[in-house]
Amino acid sequence: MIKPGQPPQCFSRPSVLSSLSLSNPPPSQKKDKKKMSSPILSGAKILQTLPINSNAGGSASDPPKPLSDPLLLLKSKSSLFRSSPKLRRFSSYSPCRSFSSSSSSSSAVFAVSSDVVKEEKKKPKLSTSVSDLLITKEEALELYEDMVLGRAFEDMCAQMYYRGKMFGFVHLYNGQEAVSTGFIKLLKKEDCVVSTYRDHVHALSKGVPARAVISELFGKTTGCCRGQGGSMHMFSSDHNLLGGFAFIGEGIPVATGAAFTSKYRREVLKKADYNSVTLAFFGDGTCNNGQFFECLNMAALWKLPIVFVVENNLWAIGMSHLRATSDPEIWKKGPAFGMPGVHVDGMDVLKVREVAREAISRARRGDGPTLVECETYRFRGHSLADPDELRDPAEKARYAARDPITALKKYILDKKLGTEAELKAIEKRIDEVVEDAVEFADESPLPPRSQLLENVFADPKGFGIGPDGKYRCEDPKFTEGTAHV
Ligand SMILES: Cc1ncc(C[n+]2csc(CCOP(=O)(O)OP(=O)(O)O)c2C)c(N)n1
Ligand SMILES: [Mg+2]
Repeated sequence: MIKPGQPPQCFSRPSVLSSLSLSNPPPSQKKDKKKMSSPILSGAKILQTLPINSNAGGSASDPPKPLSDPLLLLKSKSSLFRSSPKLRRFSSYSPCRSFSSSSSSSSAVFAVSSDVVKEEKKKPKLSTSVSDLLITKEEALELYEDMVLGRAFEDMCAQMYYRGKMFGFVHLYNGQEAVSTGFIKLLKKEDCVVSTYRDHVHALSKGVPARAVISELFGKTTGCCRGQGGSMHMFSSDHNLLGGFAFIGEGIPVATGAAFTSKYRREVLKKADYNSVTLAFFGDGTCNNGQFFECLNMAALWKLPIVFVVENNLWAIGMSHLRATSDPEIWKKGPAFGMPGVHVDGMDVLKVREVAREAISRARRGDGPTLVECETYRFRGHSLADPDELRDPAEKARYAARDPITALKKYILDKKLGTEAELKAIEKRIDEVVEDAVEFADESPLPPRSQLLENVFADPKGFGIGPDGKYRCEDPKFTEGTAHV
């Protein structure tokens, strides 16, 4: 029986990816099972059986409607449609705002191999010496800033969507920030990120400016894809963000290809200093898709420098992960292909970061891929068209109490890595960044009609050989849409 404040029972998990630093798969699952007592995902308790055919999310036949934002309605009905885009402080999705005692459940998670984390668990000390800390002050504040940016940005997106400033489906990332921040903030510029339709925050963490992301959402020429991509197709070659993908699983082969490129450059083209790593982000529902398995196979076979990051938020639109998957422990699929599989508390940015550090280093030193399952939760509906009526309010409240931003804030204050005033200053700065981005996007021009034919993959008049004897698509102006074909 789960008591309030007590974490739900978890399905079994590995003790750690003890073996992350090894090139072999982790210890046998049989052995792991004995140690697996810790909490997080519950079986039947969390994910209750839903009526067949339940589907709360958006689909092509269910176009988005300009609903009001349920989160904002909860907080402040009157200010919902204010004309100013002023940002409300980021929502912590609050049936339970505080980082309740259930947050201490994270100390029972044994999903990382780092000594620092083990050290952290041992000692209930009053004073904090530097060696106890998982991170430096600068790092802690950087993580906080990135997570606050992700939350504030998404909350602003919701406001703008309900005001009709953006179109189509928009999928927000609230609640999952620890995954994006925990992984992407460890990357170098040349490393690649491949995302899904829930991609705004991955783009921000990778350094794409908020102005460019929100302009893309508004369909403006100043967007990172000049307004031609929209919410689900963020892309920036400057930042090696290789796309959001609307078809689930579609990004995984692209990420595998990017990792292959890195290895090919180093080993075949002999560019010894070329060691970029690719992160592929995708959801639990996507792990039942064939491309996932094909790419795990290729990545393990060729020891590609890639990390497969599963953001297991327990739901695929309105389908519970436990109802849809024969073995819900996704991490186990790594060892089946000969790579480590790790399960980590995806609501704890420090734990995510430790796992990420190991997996990224492993990829960079040429030891091959890792599959990381981050157990997380989305605080909003599947998309902004989803009234989110299917998930059990008790389940939502349980995860709301483990808000990753509130948790990091508490850690920073407890460990004296920063003061309330410093954190407030960060929040204020982020509010300004987001408000500035909205104003910038609002004032930016819409693309001209002529841009409709630019940068589309196929030549609208057909491929073929032009009068100069060359393939038309080889015309340097072809991708600018100005080629005469
Ligand atoms: C190939 C394909 N099939 C079906 C869909 C419809 N669809 C959109 S989102 C989604 C669920 C994905 O769930 P998950 O991978 O867990 O990601 P989450 O939305 O939870 O982040 C599905 C089936 C799609 N986009 N692409
Ligand atoms: Mg999911």
